[in-house]
Amino acid sequence: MKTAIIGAGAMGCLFGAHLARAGVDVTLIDIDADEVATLRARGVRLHQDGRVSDVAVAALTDPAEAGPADLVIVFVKAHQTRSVLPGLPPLLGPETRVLTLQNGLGAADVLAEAVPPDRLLVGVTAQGATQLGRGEVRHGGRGETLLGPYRPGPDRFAQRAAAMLTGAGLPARAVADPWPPVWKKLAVNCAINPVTALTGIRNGPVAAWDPARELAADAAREAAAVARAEGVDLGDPEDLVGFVTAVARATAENRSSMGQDVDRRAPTEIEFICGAVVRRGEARGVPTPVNRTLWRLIRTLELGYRTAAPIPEDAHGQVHDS
Ligand code: KPL
Repeated sequence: MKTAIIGAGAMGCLFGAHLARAGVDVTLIDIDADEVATLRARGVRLHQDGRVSDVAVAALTDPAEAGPADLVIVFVKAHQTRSVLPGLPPLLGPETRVLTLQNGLGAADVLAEAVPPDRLLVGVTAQGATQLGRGEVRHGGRGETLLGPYRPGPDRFAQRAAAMLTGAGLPARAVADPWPPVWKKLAVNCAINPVTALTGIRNGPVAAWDPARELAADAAREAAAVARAEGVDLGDPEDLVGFVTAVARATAENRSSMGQDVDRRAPTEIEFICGAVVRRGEARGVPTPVNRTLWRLIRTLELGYRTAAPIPEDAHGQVHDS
């Protein structure tokens, strides 16, 4: 299955290295020319199980040079999704499927503007990776990848894609309806990510420290209520809270992806995480005060580090987004 991966960040490199090592015809595509040059010269430097190996991969900046693929996996940050749309047409043949494994909720809807919905796959992955440098990643937590069609129903291509990932050492399963797992992951991300990003802690204390655990639990309960209002049943909210705590414990040493973004003073995925919960909640009349507060705090943090000039004394906190 000829595969193109858009976005050679931590997850793109992790998946690209596994697929290449398994003999899949895979190309990593990234707009960062230095990243691509490093990948072409050395491959992905993968830290895994206490070993470091360099895995040769094809890498390009220009999607047109890759030509049509059978499967395109989108791994850019959720807020960068719109920027990949112009590069998609040369990758799309008549049967090509596009799979988003991005965090949050909303990236698939952006892709659906350029990809026919019946050729769009949506999924979540519990694989973890940390970017250590250009083209260099550490494989963190392992876990299953679930994928299914944007418009729920049985999908044989999703089964083939899941088999390919599993064969490459990335256990995956096709599901008829990907939206419950997407909401479940969203609940985890809206609970753990902003709490860790705002406080500088790793994931572990979200499970271990009462105030962090209670804040995360409240955010997850709100996500469950919004999901239910949208017709997605995530089961007993207290079981979901237990799941969030278990994920924080299982990834105790990780700094969440949003925490890593904030540490690098890079834009975060907050609009697609707490922002998505707030907007969907508003549309369904479900109050989401905790997500709204976390959303506002992260946006304030981003504005703070994106605003290079010192704040004038008479600004009264009115810093405008640029
Ligand atoms: O998905 C994650 C993220 O950081 O984005 C978790 C599960 C919280 C692991 O860090």
